[in-house]
This record gives sequence, structure tokens and C-alpha cells, in this order.
Amino acid sequence: MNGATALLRTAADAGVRVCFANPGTTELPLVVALDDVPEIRPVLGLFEGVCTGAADGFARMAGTPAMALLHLGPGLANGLANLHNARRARTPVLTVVGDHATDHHVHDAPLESDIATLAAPMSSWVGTASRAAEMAVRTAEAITAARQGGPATLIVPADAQWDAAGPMEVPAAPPPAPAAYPVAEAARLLTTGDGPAALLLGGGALTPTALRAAGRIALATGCRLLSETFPARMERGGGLPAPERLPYPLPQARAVLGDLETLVLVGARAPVAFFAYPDQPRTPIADHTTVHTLAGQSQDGAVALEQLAEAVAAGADPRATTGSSPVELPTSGPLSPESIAAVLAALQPEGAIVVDEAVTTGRAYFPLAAAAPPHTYLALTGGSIGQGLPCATGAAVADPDRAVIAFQADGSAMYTLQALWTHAREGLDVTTLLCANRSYRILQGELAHAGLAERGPAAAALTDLSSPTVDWVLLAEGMGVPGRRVTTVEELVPALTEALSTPGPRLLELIL
Ligand SMILES: Cc1ncc(C[n+]2csc(CCOP(=O)(O)OP(=O)(O)O)c2C)c(N)n1
Ligand SMILES: [Mg+2]
Repeated sequence: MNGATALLRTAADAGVRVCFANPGTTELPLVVALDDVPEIRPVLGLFEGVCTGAADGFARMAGTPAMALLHLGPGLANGLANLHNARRARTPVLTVVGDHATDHHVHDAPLESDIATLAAPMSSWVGTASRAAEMAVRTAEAITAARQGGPATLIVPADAQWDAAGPMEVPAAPPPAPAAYPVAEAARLLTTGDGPAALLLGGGALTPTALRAAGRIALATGCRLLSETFPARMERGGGLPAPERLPYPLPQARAVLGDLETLVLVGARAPVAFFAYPDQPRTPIADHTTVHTLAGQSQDGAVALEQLAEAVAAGADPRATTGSSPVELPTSGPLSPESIAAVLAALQPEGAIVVDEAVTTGRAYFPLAAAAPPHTYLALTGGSIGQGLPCATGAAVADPDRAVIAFQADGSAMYTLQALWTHAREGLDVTTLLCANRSYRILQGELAHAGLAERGPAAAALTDLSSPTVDWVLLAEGMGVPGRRVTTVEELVPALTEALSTPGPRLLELIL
């Protein structure tokens, strides 16, 4: 067995099932070795940001690590923006980056660069398997690190891939230490305070079990339920308790949190302003609020919530927290964020996976979808746009029996539109709702918010996408995805119904 096979065998034994790849010459031993390790499915991405975003989407859904295979420093650099999102989501991604053979570095060949330095800010762990004999151990270390803290980057020189690896000895990963959650203090704050209190849920505290426990706590103590603005993965609908999402704009977030005496964090960080603005506070939390962390981001928020529910709500009936009326389907009218949200929330099938990178068009959707059938919601965790279509790719590979809906803004889609080709190539059941407002609408809003509404020609030019207009139907068709343009609710309802009931990828271009 050579080093490349040792890497893949170790990864397969650790549960890796897919490799989203864009390889080059320095990764060819790994490309060849994939044929010897059939447990790992190779999926070609035509841009590295597609590979890293797809690995993120796959691992968010599967819960097991996904692999991205990239070519040297430049290939990694192309994939970094979506590794950033995966790092913010703490997704277990194993990024494998080929490097020149060890004795070739001195020649400073054209593709030579400092891969470890490029990888560091977007990785929870960076390591190199310098020799074939180290390949299995380093791979196991990287996967353990990825499971604990998010993306791990393993650099593999070409000679370490092609040399013989010798016997594989992989020490078993140490079992995670049992966590103790400060339940008593949380219970005291929620039951003895006389001002308003809230739980802010994020990370692993957005599973059905966690949400039901949170619902019981809310019922028993009167606290409010809030969720992170951009959760990595959240189960929603079907009568699950529906926390209010912390709004993205700072003034609205301050309005939601402003009166709190107590804020208990479960799997979420203390919220901060997305951006700083002159003369505005940097966080939405009021000075008088006591913030208590029940479970950190790397801990099991669901377990912590169940323990807290036992402490404060032993008798509460979880069923009493459920109940929602179905979303009413609009039948006519112009396309708008509101009408699109209502059509989607009303038509999305049970078990759908909704990948939300719809930016401004998507804001109306989240509250409505609480009343939709049970589904999974995946958000843009790190704010680095160009994640939606790749994330949908990975989610669809992970869950081929579920309908994946890429709810997608136009400007963001242009960063990684090559993902559509992978949707077609792999026959993925992804319906892309492409929201064509033909602008960077959010930035136009930010300009207004900053008091710069009187835009000069430069500001107008740098936020407008209407000249020339992008033809998404042609782009989709050109990559093998059937596309259709939709301009009214009358057209959207049958088009979306058809797209969702037909297997395979579809793109609907929604003209706003
Ligand atoms: C990688 C990256 N580059 C640039 C930005 C800055 N940015 C944030 S939103 C945005 C435009 C979003 O436009 P679009 O996707 O069309 O959504 P809309 O605002 O029109 O709803 C840009 C350029 C970013 N967040 N990430
Ligand atoms: Mg736009």
C-alpha cells in the first residue's frame, strides 16, 4: 500500500464517504488510489470553492466528516472562502492539499507556496504527513481534530503519497471527556430573576430533541426562545418549538435583546454586531443583561438543555409547546420577497433541506417556514457569499432521498455557479430558486443605513448587476440543469410544484 491508499483507507475507516475534488498533478496518486477505496465516492467540482462548500454541506447533513481534495496553495486559496463558512459552522471537513515532493521545494517551482500559512486562519488544525509512513496517523489526527473543532487541513507531499506506507497503525482516538454543564446556575437565573429571560440556541442546540427540551423550559419558566441569526443546521417545522431568529440588523437585534435581564447561551456565542458602524454599539446585548453560558459551541447543547429541562420543567408536557397552522399558498400577484417566501413555505415537501443564501429576498421566509412540514434549514454561517449552491450540492449527496432547495440570491450565486454543473453531473435533486433582483441589494441597503443614500455613480455601479443582465436560464441549461424563467406568482406555483415533484436538478429564475 502506498501513502495515498493509506490516507484514503484511514479516512474510510473513520467514516469518510465522499471526496469533493479538484485535483492536479501533485494529487494524482490520491486520484488513482480512490479506485482502491470504493467506500469513498469521488465527486468532481469545477472550482475549489464548490468542493469546500459541498464538503461543508455534506458534513452538516451526514454528521460525519467529508473530504475536499485540492491542488497546492492556489487550489486551497480558491477554496478558502467556503472553508471559512465551514469553520464558522464548526463542520468536520477534512481538506487534503497535495504539495510538491519534499526534495522539489528547493527549486521553487511555479506552483510553490506556503500552504500551511494559507490554511491556518480557516482551519482548526493544520498538519503535514511528511512521509508515507506517517500518512495514516496524520490522517486520523486530522479527522479527530475536524470532529472536535471544524475544518482540518492535511498537507500531503507527492512523495509521501507515492512511496510505500508500510504497516498501518492508527491509534484509537481518545473518547471525549464527559462534559458538566452549569445547569444549577442557569436554573437559578431562569426561575428566580424577575425580569425577562431568554435562551439563545445555536450549534447542536437546534436539533428536534434540543428544541423540545427548550420548549419545555420556556413553558415552565416563561423565558423566550431565540436562535442564532445564521445557524449551521436547524430542524424546523412540523410543530417543533420555533425560536425567534436574532435579527441581522443591529438596531433590530438590540430591540429583541434590549429588555433582557438574563440571556442563557446554549451552543451559541454571545451575539455581536455583524459590522461596526460609527457611533453605534458593537454588540446587541444591553449592559444590564446577565449572560450565562450553559453549553459552549463545541459542547452538546441538546444534552445540556435536557438536563436543564429536568431541573426546571420536570412536569411540563412537551406536546403543549407544539402546534402551528399551515402556510397559506398565494395564487396570484407579483414576485416579491414576501410572495416568494409564502409560496416556498407552502409548497416545500416534508423532509426538504432548505439551503438559504437568498440574502435580502430570503428575510421574509424564515418566520413563515416555522409552520411548514418538518425540514432542515442550513444557513450562511460565516457571511462569505458563494456558499449556497455548493452547500446544496453536498447536502444532496448526503441525503439523496430528500428534496434539496437552494434558495439563492443572484449576486452570491455568481461566485460558485459551477456547482450547477455538479448538480447535473451527479443527478442531484436540487431545485434552485434563483432570486434575480439584479443587484447587490443588501449593499444598497447598507449604503442607505450608513446615511449614504445619495449614491454617486461609483456606488451605483458597484452595487448594480443589471447591465448586462445575467441570463440564469441559459447559464443553467449550459451546465445541464433545466431552467425556467418565472415572473409572477401565477407562474411560480406550477413551476415550483413541477420542479419539486421531478427528480434531478432544476433552476427557476425568479425575476424580482
Ligand atoms: C466572499 C464575499 N465577498 C463579498 C461579500 C460582500 N457582500 C455581502 S452581500 C453582497 C452582495 C449580495 O448580493 P446578492 O447575493 O445578489 O443578494 P441581495 O443583496 O441582492 O439580496 C456582497 C458583495 C461577502 N459577504 N463575501
Ligand atoms: Mg441580488
